[in-house]
Amino acid sequence: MKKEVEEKNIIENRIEALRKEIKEHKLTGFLITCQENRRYFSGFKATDPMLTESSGSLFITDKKLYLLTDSRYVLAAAEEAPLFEVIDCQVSLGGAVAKLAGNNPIIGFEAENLTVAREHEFKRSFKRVELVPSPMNVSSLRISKSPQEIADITKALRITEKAIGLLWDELKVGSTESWAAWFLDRHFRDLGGEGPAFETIVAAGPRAALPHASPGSKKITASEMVVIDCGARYNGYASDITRTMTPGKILPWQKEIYRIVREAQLKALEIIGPGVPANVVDKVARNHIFEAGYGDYFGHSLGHGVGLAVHEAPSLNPINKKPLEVGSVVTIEPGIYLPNRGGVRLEQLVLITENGKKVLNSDKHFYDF
Ligand SMILES: [Mn+2]
Repeated sequence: MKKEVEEKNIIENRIEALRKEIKEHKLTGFLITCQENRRYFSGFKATDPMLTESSGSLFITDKKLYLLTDSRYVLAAAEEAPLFEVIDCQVSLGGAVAKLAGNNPIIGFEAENLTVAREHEFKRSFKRVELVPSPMNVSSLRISKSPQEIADITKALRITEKAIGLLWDELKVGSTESWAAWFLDRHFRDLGGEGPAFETIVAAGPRAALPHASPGSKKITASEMVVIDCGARYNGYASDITRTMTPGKILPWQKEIYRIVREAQLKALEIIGPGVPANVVDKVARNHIFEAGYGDYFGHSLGHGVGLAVHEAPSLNPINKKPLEVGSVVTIEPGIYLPNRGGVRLEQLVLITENGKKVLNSDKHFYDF
């Protein structure tokens, strides 16, 4: 089968699943404003790798498919989303949808992605309209990945691993955090990626105790560990890796927290699989860190789904009891952060399979203590 035909079929199947939900919830149509969902259900790309620009919305009814964008994207949208009727919508999205939706429509929308101002604009644009916030969880349709999606995530991961490998060899005492971040970002592009999927984190020494520090002008010293959290994007799909490295000599206290974090990760990787509740995986890693005496220093979730979004469902946290689904790609990223001293985080990407799991990472950038 030709690639375009395959892609068309994939999109058609996704729309079919969405239309089933539209029917079930008795909606006239569903409005998609989330960028990842827009791409998922239409194929329309038009955004930068960090997804900072919103350049269009979808309005899907049981008979029609509309893509509303502005003149900058009309041609690209028509090419990338051939199943959709592209509408050049200059000013008011509400006004444009009002023309398409008929009288007294019931319109579902993504509550997480529509501002209150937009909602008001919608209400003003219709004589009568019923707006239903998130009648169904559209994003959850993205949880289980297709083979093509898994291939794209894996390719993004390989690019990231290669860039990290180059940095592993190049990082020196005296290198700055921002140099290391730029080194990675540059290689993401050189190696065939679209760029970083999110702002690259490089945090050295005491700054590594801040789980999401932005890289700055700080120079890395010989006794500091550096937390590096980054991911290239490829064909729209994100990757996400964290490694902790040092250009110098690792001190005993650093070894200790590194070893505990790695053990926690391996324990979680051992039990993860289809049907295992997300919170159980989180608990295994969290308990290990707790029992080692560092329970107060691991505050964030153990992991999250990765796909078109860097962070998406399912979340691996202490409260999500949902069983993991086959085809999910999730991170396992325990950490220990000691205020004013330093921190360690290690992150692997895992695919949930019929029989268990497959760690997607292939790099060896771990210390073996
Ligand atoms: Mn992550």
